[in-house]
Amino acid sequence: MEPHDLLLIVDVQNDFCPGGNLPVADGDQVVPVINGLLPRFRHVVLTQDWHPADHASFASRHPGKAPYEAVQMPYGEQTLWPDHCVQGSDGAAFHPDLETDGALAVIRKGMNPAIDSYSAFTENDRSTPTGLGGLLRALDIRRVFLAGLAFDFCVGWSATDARTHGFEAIVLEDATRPVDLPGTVAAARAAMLDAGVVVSTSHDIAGGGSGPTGQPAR
Ligand code: VGL
Ligand code: ZN
Repeated sequence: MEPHDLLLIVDVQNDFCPGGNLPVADGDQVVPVINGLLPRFRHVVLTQDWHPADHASFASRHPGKAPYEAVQMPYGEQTLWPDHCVQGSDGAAFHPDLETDGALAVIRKGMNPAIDSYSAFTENDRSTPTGLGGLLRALDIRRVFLAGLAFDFCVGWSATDARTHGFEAIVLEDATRPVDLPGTVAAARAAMLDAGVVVSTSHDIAGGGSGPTGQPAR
């Protein structure tokens, strides 16, 4: 229960699980792994992809475009997605088996109809903050452990942004699954390495002994 550690559980929502609108293969299998991590953390924050029904990341808003194609947005390239995680829908709800009661906050993201937000810290325009950085600084968090969906999008972008905000970042890869479009897993891994993110597993941090970065646990 290191006081400066936080578990960031990214987008464990029905639409990213098998049967959802933007399914990630075996996405639901992160749930028991994440539930098993919870006793180790005093500080837990959830993110929830939470789009208006007319969100600009939906291929349905782009005539002639199909899901998983890319378009240019004012802020740069944007992958288009099936309609997913629409505010208030069943698809936007957390997986029913995820234990959410102990989380201190839920950060909702992707609410601006014109801007996507993969990262839990900063929207895809790379300038609009979600507020998570300030919350974590106020709590004196130093290490952010990441789990959830998807490794190559929202988990990866959140991890590199955690570094930008001055936190250590440790992705627990067995507690994640990727969307896995062509090249996206390798690109996410490279970006994380470049940013100083540690890619580890839940087994490496079990028991709360020495930390995954080799530093003694605080
Ligand atoms: C995500 C694509 C679109 C994610 C969210 O949670 O990784 N991916 N919206
Ligand atoms: Zn989304």
